Amino acid sequence: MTQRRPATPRVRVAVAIGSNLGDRAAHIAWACDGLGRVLTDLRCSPVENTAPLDVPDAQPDYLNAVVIGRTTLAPRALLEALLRLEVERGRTRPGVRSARTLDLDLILYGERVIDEPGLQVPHPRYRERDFVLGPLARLAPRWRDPVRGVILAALWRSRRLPGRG
Ligand code: PH2
Ligand code: MG
Ligand code: MG
Repeated sequence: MTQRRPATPRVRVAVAIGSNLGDRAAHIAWACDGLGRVLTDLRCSPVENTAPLDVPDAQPDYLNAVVIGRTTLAPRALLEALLRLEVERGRTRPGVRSARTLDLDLILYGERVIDEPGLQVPHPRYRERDFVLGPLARLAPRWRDPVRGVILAALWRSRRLPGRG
């Protein structure tokens, strides 16, 4: 009888993509392609133009998108793979939240909560960023935020809307 090794479990992950320097559309398209080397079952949201949020200087608009997929990589190894893709696309870090060719942020890793130097999952600010939470909630409405304990569709519905105080 042939022995089968148990398959390494594939964890569902969400990655946010942003670009506001150079040929933004080309950077985003390249990133979706590059992420296909790291993740399986890749699904990508539509790309949207967004005004810069919480940045220290005048910056061009961003293009943003969100992808979900599955990986056998551990969280730290996945983070390193994302950082390598950023560097491959010419990312430099002249200052905190400076304009960038490509930003790849790990938003969710299954329903794991991780709080380590350089690696916080869920991403600590994704719930306030409509350009992340909106597309992600549409791609995976029933995924549960492990910190809030509610599904993404509910998080998206209950976000603070302008004029609601
Ligand atoms: N990323 C930031 C800071 N501000 N604003 C927009 N619109 N899109 C981003 O991706 C973004 C931002 C830090 O990573
Ligand atoms: Mg970011
Ligand atoms: Mg980043």
